[in-house]
Amino acid sequence: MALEEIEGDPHSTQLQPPYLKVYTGPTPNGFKITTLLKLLNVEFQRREMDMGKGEHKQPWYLKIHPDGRVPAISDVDVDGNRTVLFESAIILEYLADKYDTERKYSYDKSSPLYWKQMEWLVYGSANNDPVQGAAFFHILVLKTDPPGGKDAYVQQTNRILKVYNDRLVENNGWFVGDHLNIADIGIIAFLKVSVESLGIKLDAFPAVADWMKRVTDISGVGESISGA
Ligand SMILES: N[C@@H](CCC(=O)N[C@@H](CS)C(=O)NCC(=O)O)C(=O)O
Repeated sequence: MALEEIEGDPHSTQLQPPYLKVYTGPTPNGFKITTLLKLLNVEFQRREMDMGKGEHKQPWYLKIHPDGRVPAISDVDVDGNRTVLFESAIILEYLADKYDTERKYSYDKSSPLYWKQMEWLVYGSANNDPVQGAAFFHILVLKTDPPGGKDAYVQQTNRILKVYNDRLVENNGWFVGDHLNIADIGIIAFLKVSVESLGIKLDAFPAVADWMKRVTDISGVGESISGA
């Protein structure tokens, strides 16, 4: 059975289930998803949204993501049943649950670390990412100061970096457990950008600096988390 992908998408194609499609763009939230899929060697179709032309605000895409943002996924099983999801944190958890069968980069519900993994993943997504997203967009894309001024963003970032640094010291250099997992992948995408856009120095946060180097040195992570 071949399925016509989402109705109205001008680049829709007939695809043979099962398949996984990732709607994304050149942004850290999208890089989180593609990084995990590459680490897991999961085949996926990349639907690059032309955000400059507002493709992510078109009616057909709003049926996938009602707020017109990236990333989102459409995961179709062998029988043609489709799961459509948006929000990078929940997409990471869904993909880990379905495709990380050996639990190399995630903890499952039978582990006491499962909820800690979700806690740090969501903390980054809810607290750090909106600050860095605004800073990134204004400073690096529009080349202007963010609303309220850059200092407010630096202050908030330093507050979050202290939380991160304390956690990494407390947990021997990892947010959760003792190796790379979806919490790290979720957190690092925007943190890397903030260091660039806000000119944050990590000298006062040595555990974060050390973690960032260790994670980006892992084969396939450094390049992918920056969009390569
Ligand atoms: N909390 C969402 C944030 C998604 C988001 O803000 N995506 C940005 C790119 S990083 C976007 O699509 N911005 C375009 C817009 O808001 O018009 C997630 O984690 O997926």
